[in-house]
Amino acid sequence: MYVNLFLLFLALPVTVHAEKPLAELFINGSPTYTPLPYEPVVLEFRFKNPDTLTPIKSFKDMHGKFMHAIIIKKDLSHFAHVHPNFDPSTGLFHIGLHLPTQNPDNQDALHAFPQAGEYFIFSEIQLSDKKMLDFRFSVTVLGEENHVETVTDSSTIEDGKYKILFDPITVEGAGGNLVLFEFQVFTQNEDGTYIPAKDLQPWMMMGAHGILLDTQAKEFPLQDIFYKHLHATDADDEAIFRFTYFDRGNLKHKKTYRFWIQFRHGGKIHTAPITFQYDSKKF
Ligand SMILES: [Cu+2]
Repeated sequence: MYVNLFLLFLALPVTVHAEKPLAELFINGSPTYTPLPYEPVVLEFRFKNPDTLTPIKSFKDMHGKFMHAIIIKKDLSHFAHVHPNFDPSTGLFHIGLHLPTQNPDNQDALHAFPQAGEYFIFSEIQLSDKKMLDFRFSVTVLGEENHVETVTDSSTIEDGKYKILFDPITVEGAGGNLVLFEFQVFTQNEDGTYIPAKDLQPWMMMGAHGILLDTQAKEFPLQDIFYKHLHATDADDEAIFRFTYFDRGNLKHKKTYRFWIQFRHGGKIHTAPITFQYDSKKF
């Protein structure tokens, strides 16, 4: 009996630490505020220890930021990637939306909620002793919604200034599939032809950033949505970025997904949304 009790006490703290923090989102100080499109607002995030309910004040830096927040309209027609500031004295992260900002990594904050409708916010943090965690929120933006029913694949962006070729490759493994997402970025010449982009620049220590989301995300409870933030190293001489993802059964054969690739060129961040059907047999 003595031994069993001892084991129980030994096991308890381990269970406690495995629990995910409680996450809260406030807009203009309220957990229920519903903004208007382009309304200047402040978003604040707080994470609490699930047992003591005290705010967590220590986070680990990921690619130079304490938080990456991805804001996606639920019809997948809008995407923003921003970096709230962390205040270690309170444990709060905050970011102003639709307000002038000098931060080159927060340019998407100028158009985070551009239309009425429902939005996802995926906020990513890393606790000092754990792997990266993401927390999901749902935000309603008031007004009459312009429904975008079909998700279109755009292989050119910014009025044809850039063209993106996309090729996913799957290699079957024992514990799952290794999926290689290849993107080639082209720039348009004056005569309208395209050449592989030159002078692509790293962004936040990586060649490119990518967000992968199930196109039917809004049909699922927030916690069950398939969402992944991937990174590519620098592009090769042909302007090809490669993202690898080891899939342990999350990606479903013949289901559609949307991949937003973000790369830096000419000192600006460019975002290209690509929709594709996953083929677990393609190699
Ligand atoms: Cu980020």
